[in-house]
Amino acid sequence: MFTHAIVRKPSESMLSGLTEANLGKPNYKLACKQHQDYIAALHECGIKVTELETLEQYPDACFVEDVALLTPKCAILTHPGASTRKGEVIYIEQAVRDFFSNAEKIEAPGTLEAGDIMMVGNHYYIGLSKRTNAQGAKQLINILERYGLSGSIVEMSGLLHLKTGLSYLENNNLLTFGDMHLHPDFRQFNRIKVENEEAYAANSVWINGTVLVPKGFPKILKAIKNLGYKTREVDMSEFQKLDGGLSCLSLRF
Ligand code: CIR
Repeated sequence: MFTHAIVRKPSESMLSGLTEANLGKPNYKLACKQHQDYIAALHECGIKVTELETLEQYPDACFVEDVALLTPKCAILTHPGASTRKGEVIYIEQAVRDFFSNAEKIEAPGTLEAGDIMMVGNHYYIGLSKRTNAQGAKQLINILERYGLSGSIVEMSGLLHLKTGLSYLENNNLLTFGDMHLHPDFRQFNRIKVENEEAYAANSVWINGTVLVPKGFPKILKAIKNLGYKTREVDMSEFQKLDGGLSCLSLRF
């Protein structure tokens, strides 16, 4: 169960956020409206939400998930692989320290963005991507093991982050997109395949029994409902333009 989430309001500078999506520039006003609805969805799942102020100097700062990993035992501040995002960490640190007395750090030359981390119980899968390197992943595994948790490295390609292609919905259910569907590391799960035209919805989020699903992906929505979950759609169009998925907009703990 999660009780809290940390989010950060999008800044006007999000128009120059990192992207490979080719979907055009986000509309800032609409992004703010969608962000408010995202917060409403978190509230509906019984979560207390801390909303941090905008950071104009960091266009991607609303994607708070990447700069910290919050576990039941400790917080870990990451070291983003994207150079324009490294400076976000000190700002999230302030917020995280309000809730966690022990905050560990990933250090250079290690890089790690927590969009590459998927939690399954006490185990954390860590995808190697352009943003997360083996050094960063190994540092994280060492930290996790000190706290009685575990981690393992996932080889992958063609995804921005691990959770761009995977979402764990608890109860052994895993949404899988593309190569992830047959990936040897995930064979033990009940895998639900996300079709190519619905790829963006592979990043959905389980929160306390409800699954938040991006709006506009009817096939996967139906498949998730058929598994017995309550679902809540959230319109993410403006964040999709910046390659940001549902999970990226919050730190849940
Ligand atoms: C970036 O490229 O860093 C942002 N525009 C999007 C980050 C998405 N985060 C995530 O998938 N966890």
